[in-house]
Amino acid sequence: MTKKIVFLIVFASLILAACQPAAATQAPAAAGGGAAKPFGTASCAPNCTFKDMTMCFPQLGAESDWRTADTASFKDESAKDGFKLVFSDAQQKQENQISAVRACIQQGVSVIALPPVVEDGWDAALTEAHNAGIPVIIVDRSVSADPSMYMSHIGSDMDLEGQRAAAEFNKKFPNGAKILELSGTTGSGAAVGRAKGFREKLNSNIQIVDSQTGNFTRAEALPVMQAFLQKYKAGSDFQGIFIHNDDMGIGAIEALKAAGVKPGDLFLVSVDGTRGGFQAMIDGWFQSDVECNPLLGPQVAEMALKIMNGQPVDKNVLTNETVYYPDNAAQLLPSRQY
Ligand code: GYE
Repeated sequence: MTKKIVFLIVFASLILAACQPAAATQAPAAAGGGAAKPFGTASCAPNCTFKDMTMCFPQLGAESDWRTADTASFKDESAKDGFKLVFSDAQQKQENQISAVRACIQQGVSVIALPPVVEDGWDAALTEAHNAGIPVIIVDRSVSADPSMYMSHIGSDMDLEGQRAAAEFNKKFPNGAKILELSGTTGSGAAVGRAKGFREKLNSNIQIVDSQTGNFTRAEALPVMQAFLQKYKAGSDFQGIFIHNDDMGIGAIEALKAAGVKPGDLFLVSVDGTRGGFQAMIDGWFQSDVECNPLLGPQVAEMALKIMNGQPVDKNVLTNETVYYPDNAAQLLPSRQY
């Protein structure tokens, strides 16, 4: 299909969507309104229980320990509450996720919990869900689509995570430094937000010499780090690395070890706070780990049930998070859930 045709289809769908009589947006209707039920209200409302729910969860992939924990959180919650979960793994490909969303629409699920692999390109799928009367909760990463096209977003404040990482570099290098960045999947809300927040907060005497993506995986981060080490001398050309997730950090450590770099020679700050990240702190490689919590299943399930029952929900629900340090990493590791 040519771009023009795709555009026309999207445009036509948007116009159709705008012409829907009740609840033209995926927003809860104002309280005290007339007979119109809020968008997404199920026929079992106001007495829907989890037994009435089929949740579509088109997971974006299995690229990291964070993702594995996130998937487990949804599966565990479905088993615990007794709702049906329609799970799929898009292997980090947006077209697979879009197909999975369409299959769920066909199936007539009660709700779609969508963790978008990238921010852009969701308008058509969101419009189709809307036209089918299916509420969408955006989970974890963000979308660039207009907020009226989905019910809510539940996830981390990626900007804040980037800012927190920058604060660590500012503290460590008051007189400036040169650093590298190993960034997450290009165009993903997580990578875009972390990069943005990081740059907003980083002191101007700290220079980001180079930034490359490792696609949030160990396997892809390893050669990227090797290439960095060919190009820049550790210690003199750069003194630190901001790494967008623990898995890439672990891949990078392999390359650093092979090049003879020792723990503590460089200042490494990562994101997630997985067990692997905690181990890297204990081993002296990471100097801090910015928390990003993957255990979103319970919150999303609770919100989905509210939507089915016609209750109002918040448009953006951010996870409360912190920063972890090596000093108590060994003590905390046994209690880490992911
Ligand atoms: O940091 C990373 C995963 O979207 C917040 O995706 C998530 C990120 C997480 O692959 O490990």
